[in-house]
Amino acid sequence: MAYDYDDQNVFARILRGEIPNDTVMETEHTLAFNDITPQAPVHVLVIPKGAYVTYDDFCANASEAEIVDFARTCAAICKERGITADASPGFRALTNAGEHAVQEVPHFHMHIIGGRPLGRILS
Ligand code: DGP
Repeated sequence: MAYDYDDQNVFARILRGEIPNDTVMETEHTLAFNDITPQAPVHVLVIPKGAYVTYDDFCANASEAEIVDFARTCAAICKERGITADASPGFRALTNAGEHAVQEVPHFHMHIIGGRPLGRILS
């Protein structure tokens, strides 16, 4: 499957400043903001600024600088929100990719979720 990027998706519009967002953290390559429908006390979406559809698209096509920046931003958010697994009961980092995972927004994003017991994920 080709990674056809729809530049009208909602996160592309957020990156262009066309839609407001509640920014949590911003770096050279990455933006993080609160989810509009939070599922837990902490529910942050982390997105690369580049146009990548899914995690596999990102890993295959982003630069090492983008990938490292993205990974470190995810970890920095956990630390800032006090949900790291060393100093608290921990968190979940989750990405939905494609139809079977019911990916709603076709711009790669990581959900960082925590602040309550999250239960088992696999069903
Ligand atoms: P997913 O199913 O993994 O593609 O989840 C998409 C998430 O994006 C979902 O939790 C709701 C969130 N979302 C959708 N539209 C907006 C928006 O306009 N602003 C923000 N902050 N989040 C949004």
